[in-house]
Amino acid sequence: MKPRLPVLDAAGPPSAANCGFAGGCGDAAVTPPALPADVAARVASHPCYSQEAHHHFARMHVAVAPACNLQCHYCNRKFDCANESRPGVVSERLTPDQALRKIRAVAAAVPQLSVVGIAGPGDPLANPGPTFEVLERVKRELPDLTLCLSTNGLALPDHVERIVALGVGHVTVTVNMTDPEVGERIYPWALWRGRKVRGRDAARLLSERQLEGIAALTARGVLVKVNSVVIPGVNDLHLAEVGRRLRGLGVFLHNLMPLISAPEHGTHYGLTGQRGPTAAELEAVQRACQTDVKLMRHCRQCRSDAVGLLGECRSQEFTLAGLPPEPAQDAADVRAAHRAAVARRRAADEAARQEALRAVPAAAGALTARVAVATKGGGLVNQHFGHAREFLVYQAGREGARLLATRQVERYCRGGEGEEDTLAAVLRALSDCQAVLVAKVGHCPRGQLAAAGIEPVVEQAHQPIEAAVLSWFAGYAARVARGEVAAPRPVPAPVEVSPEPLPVAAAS
Ligand code: CLF
Ligand code: SF4
Repeated sequence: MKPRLPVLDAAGPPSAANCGFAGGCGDAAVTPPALPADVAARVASHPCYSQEAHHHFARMHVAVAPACNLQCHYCNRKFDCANESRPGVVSERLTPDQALRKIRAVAAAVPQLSVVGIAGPGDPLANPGPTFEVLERVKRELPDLTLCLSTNGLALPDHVERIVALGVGHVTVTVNMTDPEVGERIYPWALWRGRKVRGRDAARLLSERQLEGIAALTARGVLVKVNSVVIPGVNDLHLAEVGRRLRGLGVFLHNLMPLISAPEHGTHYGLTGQRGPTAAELEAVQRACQTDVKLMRHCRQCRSDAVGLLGECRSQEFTLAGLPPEPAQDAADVRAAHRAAVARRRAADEAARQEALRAVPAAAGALTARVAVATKGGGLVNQHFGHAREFLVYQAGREGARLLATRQVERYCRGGEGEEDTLAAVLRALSDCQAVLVAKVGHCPRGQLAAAGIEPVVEQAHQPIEAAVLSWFAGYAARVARGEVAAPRPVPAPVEVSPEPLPVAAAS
């Protein structure tokens, strides 16, 4: 009989700190069971599989897979694979030798590095030679790094044995539909055994191969994450059904990614005016899917040569031309020291979170608030408002603080030019939030935030994020109780705990 995996956040070693609500929930009555220790250990330092880990650990992609066996309507082959990447960016293509040089250089320079992934620029499994060569060499030369792979799934069943044999324990498959009628509006063709299959037949074939490959991987203990691109009017109403199918297959995590579509990307969708979802539409799809597989909410739709923490982009520091001529001295000991330091840090942050949660007054009742946070990593409120390129939006309540979304914005502080327009866009992006927690904020934006009903908060600067969110919420709840501020209009709360455990296969 297959071992069972509890449905909860993929968030690090079993402790109250990562019990499922974006790093902790705090209320014993709603605390879901901890992950099995072996699974927890496998996601503890993976920034995509663990929301909590993404504050502390970095991934890098090597763009060794240029070809693709599929056409998606949101993809332009001049750019990266848009299944796992933001359209409109081009990655530097690498040979396996170049990829290894780059990996050694990044591993020596970035102590947070924990994962090497292959995610494009085409489909990694349509380029099995370079893909598996790189994975094999990393496994041999840098064994402390976790191997990761992302694929459209068409060729997946053919490669399951090799993936498992190599010890690739994390695989992402992009599943946008299980209904070929929906699929034919996303995929015009697939390349199959040397011929082009078109329309509904292509979608049916793709779906069958994806589901077969996922089932084979989970049966072998691989942790499978599914990415689904949310395409309004095409698959948005169908994705809850997709989520139900994934649950039955033992999928670990479901990542609902907004379609990014613009005419300048040159994609079919971009050129025909197919838009992406609004933040509210994306949330609605997430709500429809939330009773199935645990949702990922911290994806940054990164490029296929991404380097760094998920919210930062350091790929320009590690271009081929800029790499050191000699292989860098490896720094496995420095990476190990970072992991140990993060473990200590997590324990301290969890203690702070628990204390902050105890301070939330019982009078808060069912009150919740949305709180935006500016961070540049380390799990702290440590970014200036004007320097932030993204905000993490948490929902706070008596049960704890949980991440709802990441909101990308343009940096407001640009030396004066265009700042008013940028600030207006930031205010729109945070319009559903009651507060924004920052390290610092200037006089002008402070006034405009307050005028927009968003409280700028600097008192929590350099505090651990969830403790900071809960500390602010405790004061806010007290003010609401005293009638000093009006309670926000309630928004539907995301429910992250599924009613039944999710089946998963034994670890390999
Ligand atoms: Fe890369 Fe993907 Fe592995 Fe992560 S990305 S192959 S699982 S190491 Fe992560 Fe980037 Fe989102 Fe992908 S943030 S696009 S989910
Ligand atoms: Fe583009 Fe990726 Fe789709 Fe291939 S699988 S067409 S590279 S988005």
